[in-house]
Parts: sequence; C-alpha cells; structure tokens
Amino acid sequence: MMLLLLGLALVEALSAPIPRFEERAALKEDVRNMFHHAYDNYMKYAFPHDELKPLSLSYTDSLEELGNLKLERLSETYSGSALTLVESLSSLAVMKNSSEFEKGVLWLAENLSFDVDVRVNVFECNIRLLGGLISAHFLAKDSRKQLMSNGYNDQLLMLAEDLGLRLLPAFDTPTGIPYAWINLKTGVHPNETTETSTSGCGSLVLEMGALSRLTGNPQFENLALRALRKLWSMRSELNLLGTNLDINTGRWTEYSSGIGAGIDSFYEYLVKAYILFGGEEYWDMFQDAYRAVQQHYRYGSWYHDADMRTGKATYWQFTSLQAFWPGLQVLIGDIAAANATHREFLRLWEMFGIFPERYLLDAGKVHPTERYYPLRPELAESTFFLYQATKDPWYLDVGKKIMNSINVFSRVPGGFASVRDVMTMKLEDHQHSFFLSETCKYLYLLFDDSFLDGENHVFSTEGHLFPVNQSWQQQPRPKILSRLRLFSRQKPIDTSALASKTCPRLSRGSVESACHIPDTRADHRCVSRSDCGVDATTCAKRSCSFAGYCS
Ligand code: DMJ
Repeated sequence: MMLLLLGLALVEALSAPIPRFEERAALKEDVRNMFHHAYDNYMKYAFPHDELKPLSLSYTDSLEELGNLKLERLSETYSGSALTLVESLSSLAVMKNSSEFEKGVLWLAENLSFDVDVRVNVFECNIRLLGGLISAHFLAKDSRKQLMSNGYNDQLLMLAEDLGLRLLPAFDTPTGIPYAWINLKTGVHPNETTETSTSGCGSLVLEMGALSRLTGNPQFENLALRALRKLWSMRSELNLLGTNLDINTGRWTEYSSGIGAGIDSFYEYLVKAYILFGGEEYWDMFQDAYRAVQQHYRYGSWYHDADMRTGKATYWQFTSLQAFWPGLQVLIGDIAAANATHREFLRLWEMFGIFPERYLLDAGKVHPTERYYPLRPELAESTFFLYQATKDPWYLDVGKKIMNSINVFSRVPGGFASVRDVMTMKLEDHQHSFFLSETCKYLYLLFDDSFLDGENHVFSTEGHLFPVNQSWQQQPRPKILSRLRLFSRQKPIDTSALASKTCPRLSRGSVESACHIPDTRADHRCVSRSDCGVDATTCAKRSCSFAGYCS
C-alpha cells in the first residue's frame, strides 16, 4: 500500500504539463510559500540555533557538525550562529521581503559573535557564514534595492571581517594549503588532522577575495590564491587533481577524482573568480582543467571518476553534487553539452522522484549506504542556468517537477525534512540551511528573475549573490604577452572542449544571454580592452580597436 501511494505521488509529481508564461507568477508564489514554510518554522522552533529539525520541532547547532562525520571534538558551550538566518538573507532579498531582511540584519548586527569555542570546517564556514554575510552586506549597502529602511552601517561586513580573521591561522602551513578545521576562538588544535579535500581548500577565493576588496586587507585573497596556486601545482601531467591531500606534505592521499563530491566547487570557483576578479590566471587554469575533465572523466553525457595519474576509470558513479556541472557549462557557453548532461541527470531524478546521493552507473543501482537526498539544490541550479541561457520553457517544467517532488516527499508540518532513503522515502529530522540559500532561491529565480535586472551577478557555491563590479576586474595582460601565450600553446585551439561553445540565440524581446557582459560605456568607446565586455552571441571577450571602439 505504502509503495502504491509513493508510486501515485511520484506520477503526480512528475506528470505536470509545461507551464505557460502566465503560470510563472503562480509558480513563483508556490516557491515563496515553500521558502516561508522552511524559514518561518526555523524562526519559530530553531532560531538562533543553526538549523531546524522539522520532525521534532527543535534545533541543531550543526555548524560544528558540517563535514565532521565522526562528530569529533564537539564543543560543550557552542549554541549556534543563526546559520539558517545568515543563509536566508540573500534569498529574502531576491524574494523582495525587505522587512524580514532588515530584521535579520539588525538582529545579527546586535547579537552575532564569532568569539566562541567551536571547531568548524573552514570550507563550510567560508561558503555558508562568510559568503552569506558578504552577500547580505552587498545587498544591504545597495540603496537601489531598498532593503534597509533606516540605513545600514556596514555591520555585516564587520562581522565578516572578524570571521575572516579567525579563519586566517588555518593557512599557516608548510604548503600554504589551509587546515580543514579551526577553532574560532583558539585557532588550530595542535593535533588537528592534516588531511583536506580539493574542494575544501580550492574554493575559498570568491569569499576571501571579496572580503579583501571590501576591507582593503589583501591577506584574505592572497592566502586563498596562494593555496589555490599550490593546489594547481599538484596536478598530474594529465591536468587532473585528486580528491584528498595532506596540507603538510602537499601529497595526495586520494588519487581518484571526478567532478562531484570532494572537488566540485574547485572547478566552479576558477570560472567564477575569473568573472568576478578578471585576470587570465583563473581562466587559464580552468581551461586546462576543463579539457582534462572532458577528456578523462566524460563518458557520453555522464561523468565517471578516474585516477588522476593515469586517467583510468575508477568508479562509475553519479554523485548528486555532479548536477551542478551543467550550470557551470552554461557559464562558459558550452550550452549543448550542458543540455545533454542535464537531460541525463533529470532521467535519474525521474527514476526516483528525487536524487539518491550516490548512484552506481555500472551496477545500475543506488549505493547501499548513500541513499539519502538532503534537499540539495544542484539540479534546480543547472535548470535555472539553462533557462537563463535558452529561455526554453521546457526548463520551467523541470523546475515545476523539482518543486512538486520536494513538496510531495519532504514537506512536513514543521518545515522540509531531508529524505533518508530514496527507496523508502523515509525522512530524516534535518532541514539543511542550503535548502533556503540555494534550492528555494534557484527555483524562485527560474520563475521570477526580476531581482537580477540591470546588474550582473556571480552566485557563490552556496547560492549567495555577489555583484560583478567592474572596478574589481584586473587589468588584462599587455596584448603582446597574450599573443605570445596563444602562439606557444601546445594544443591547437580547435581541440579545446570549449571550441564548441555556443551562445544562446537572443529571441525577440528576451533578456541577454548568460555569457553577455556589457561594455562599461554605453557608447561602446574604450581606452583599453578592460572597458569592453563579453559579446552576447559569440561569448568572446570584446577587444578595443585602435579607433577606440569595442569590437
Ligand atoms: C552546498 O553547501 C554547496 O553547494 C557546496 O558547494 C556543496 N553542496 C552543498 C549543497 O548540496
């Protein structure tokens, strides 16, 4: 009977017709309702603790548990950092709920302190707390957004700076690659583990870079970039990286890798740092890394894991974090590849109604222990990016399916519960903060992206918005240098996986394509290339002609 009910729910969730344009307003309201069901219950039962337990209507101070699988060195005094509130601010802004946004900012300004004896994961703390605070700072500061009725005095930036400074001792290692763990009050424990993951130490630069630019303290960005450079220097001859490494020796402890768990946001931040900060270094690293992924991990439209030293396949598996990849491919203009992979991933989603955490592609079954779905955002994220790029209403239908599935399987009176096992749909008493910062935000923006009008944004790996600020863009190399680099390339340009990059066609009256970055001046005049943006139809960076026009 239970199975029959689940089956019927699945059919209902997956058989919705393609929404017409007029329906978008209603769907947007449905997402807003989902977000508020999660947020209001968090505020009622869990705030100011970290996350909501929606089944028992209680809370968990989970910041210290994130990534801490064995629950080691838990604090006896830590009582939360209002993590879900911090993570919700940028979504409240996107949904134009200025009163709740302002209330949240003022509460944090008055009450939040990082002077607490708690051991946290540097990566998680960076993307969730630091990223959430910096993004909310940008939003609060922007008077056009009208989010703060009584003004704003940089309180969130001060909190972010304090947190950033507390993370810095983690970078004091022989390799410059940071420890994965730090105590916010006492620093790195003398017996701290020296193992970290590639995503953990290779995706800090967006938040740290923004913090440096905002505070004028270059340390944050310098240290994050130094770690990234060191990590990149550890690549194999195939331009592949492993998943785990030792921060003291700079040696890999896990050679097998792919595009999912343990490495995903490393690729993401190379592209996003290039967009946010400019400069060719990030882009050069990304191109080599992307080509290597396409060459060694791709199988049709799927991706398997492989040994970084040999490129030989290790695990034929899908991990649900991989679903961010098509969104990344949209950012670099590889729309056709993004679409093909997204369709394959969606087939898997439809098979279960949601994603299993790990699916064994060779055996054709769910991993025996990783059967959960913690309300992850990655499929919604890729769907949003593909819709931005193509304006194909089919992606709206996908968004509707994702939303329906989540409502059917995980909505409970006290919020949204994670699914413990996709085979039985048994629930788990945990509402992760990224459900509010990412899953709800991407679904909402799919149906109403008006908040993004008039400005380019980069989404952090946690879904927080960072505006693209022209004054942050590094000057390009002198032309002669970039020519030399071009001619000295080993591989001919047309072997690049990026060679197929296509921009979406601009349909009548539609918004600009995903790759378009406008020229800084509306009359297209320029002094140097940095005044020129990225062409909407070719995705190529425009250059400045001798006559002083962007072309
Ligand atoms: C988020 O915390 C971030 O997207 C992170 O990069 C990995 N995945 C989770 C959500 O699935």
